[in-house]
Amino acid sequence: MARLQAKYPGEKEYLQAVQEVLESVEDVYNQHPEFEQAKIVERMVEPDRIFTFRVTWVDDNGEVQTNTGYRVQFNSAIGPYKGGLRFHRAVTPSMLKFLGFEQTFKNALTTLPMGGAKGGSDFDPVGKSNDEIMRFCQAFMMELWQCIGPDQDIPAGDVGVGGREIGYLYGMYKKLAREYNTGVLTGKGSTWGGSILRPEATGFGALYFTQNLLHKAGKDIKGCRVAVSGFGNVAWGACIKATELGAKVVAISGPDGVCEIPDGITKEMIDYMLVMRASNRNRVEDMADKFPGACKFTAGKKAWSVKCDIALPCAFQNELSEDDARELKANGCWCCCEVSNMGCQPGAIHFFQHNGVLFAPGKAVNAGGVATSGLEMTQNASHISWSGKEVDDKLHFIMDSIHEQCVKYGTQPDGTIDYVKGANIAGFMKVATAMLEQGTI
Ligand code: 2IT
Repeated sequence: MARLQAKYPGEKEYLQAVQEVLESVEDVYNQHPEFEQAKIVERMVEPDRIFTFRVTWVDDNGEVQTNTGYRVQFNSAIGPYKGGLRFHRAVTPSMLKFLGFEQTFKNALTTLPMGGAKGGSDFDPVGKSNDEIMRFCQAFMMELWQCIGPDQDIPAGDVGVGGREIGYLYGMYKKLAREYNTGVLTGKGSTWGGSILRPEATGFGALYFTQNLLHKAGKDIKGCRVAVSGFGNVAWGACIKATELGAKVVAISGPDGVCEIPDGITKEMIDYMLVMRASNRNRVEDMADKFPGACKFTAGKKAWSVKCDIALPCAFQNELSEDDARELKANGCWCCCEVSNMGCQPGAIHFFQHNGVLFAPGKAVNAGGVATSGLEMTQNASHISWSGKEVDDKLHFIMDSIHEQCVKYGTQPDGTIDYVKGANIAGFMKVATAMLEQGTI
């Protein structure tokens, strides 16, 4: 860690993600001198390669705009590079390195053969028109296409990149590469190679995992009040499945504040989340404007200020601080399943784990998204499409398996389960073993 800090000063998110994994695997690592000898950790924390490129496009006023695009190909020990693209004004190499690093272990947990990657741009979709989004995606792909391929590196969506963006990206890829293999991107439209249930998969998988965790603890989700942060694709899928399982989603949030929904989110509200996402306004207050009786908006507050049993961070890294964790606990919350990547700050995780709040980390909880991307790749490669039930059954099976791996590697001497350790050690062992077997490369 000291060497990494000196080499990459200021890469806050990246160093935070590495620190968490290294702390978790320390004991196991020390029991394997062959890992040490092959310098597995030193190799594993460095991305295989990072592509950086300029993206120039023209906005609706005819003005030329320039952004920076990236693809971080982190690790290919267990399969081709796989991971999403994030379009957000705060994107930096540090952010994409942390995401690519996390993705490597997450993908290892899915049981599918996928390496880890992440990419994106500091392009800010907020306030952009549909035409601007299309022109940006096309300009971005003019560079990215040379870095990716259905057997090399398969991007998908992340924050700021959904089905619409994947459509524009694929259209340009096809034109440039003259290659009509839809397997180069996942999260595609359902009429052109997209998997049924991929849009829902991150949220659905997160709730399957949460159910497993609750059952293991002798609890049931039925009747629980759930606070969700965000209102994007992940939050949307989580709201659908939580409601279907008999829980009550009492809050969603945005950068502008929180919408409290005392009687629980309705189908109409869940559908409206899609409209809000497509508007690029990035405002959750729009929900309260649309459903004034049922939703109460409070500016500047987070979802964690609302009384709940279960907290589901579904928005952005470090969105839940130690103070938020204390407030949740004081208000009766007893479980937090992290759905966003590294959604909880280290102090929050520490507080949960030492104060009897069940906690599971994003790389286990949210892995259903990329797992279903893997299922989309399988369907594309075999030129078939599965029914919703087939995909859902497979997703459910994968989430059960991820939970089992966490239990296997995370059960402590006192019988409690440390899901952070469990997920990190399970992912690490798989990647480390593969690297070892493939020699010094
Ligand atoms: O963080 C994630 O796992 C994703 N954004 C999904 C990646 C993917 O390739 O489906």
